[in-house]
Amino acid sequence: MASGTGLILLAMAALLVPAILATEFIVGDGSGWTIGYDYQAWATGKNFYVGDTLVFNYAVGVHNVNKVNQTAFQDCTIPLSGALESGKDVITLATPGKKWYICGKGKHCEVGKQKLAITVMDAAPAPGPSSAPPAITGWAAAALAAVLLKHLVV
Ligand SMILES: [Cu+2]
Repeated sequence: MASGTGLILLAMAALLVPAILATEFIVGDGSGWTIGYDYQAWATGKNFYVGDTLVFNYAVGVHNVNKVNQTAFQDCTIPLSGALESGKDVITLATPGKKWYICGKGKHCEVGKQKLAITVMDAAPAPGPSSAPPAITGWAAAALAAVLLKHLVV
């Protein structure tokens, strides 16, 4: 019985975790936040929702992260203040819309193309032509939780 319950718990976790937790995106994956990486390609095909987070990993002092507007993104205009410099900057996507991030070191943005543009969508995906996998709905989660509870009690 114990192993059966364990299997159910595993299945529950696999089903529920993606529905409950926001997604954490490691910008550039294993390459991190650096020069000479195609961040547009990295962002393509990813769905960013309000509540998700971006993590920028880089060596402290070598790069930084600046949130900018579209014009500054295109022109690589570095803001005078407000740069994130921790080497592991976590940005929560708080509002929907387009977001732009650039590195403010040297010519990393202009020459190194160290710039990322994404579009953040509302937390609740609207029905449409999206190919995103279906989320576990509230009633389904409740039903699964009921099954879990029953097995824990037995
Ligand atoms: Cu840089």
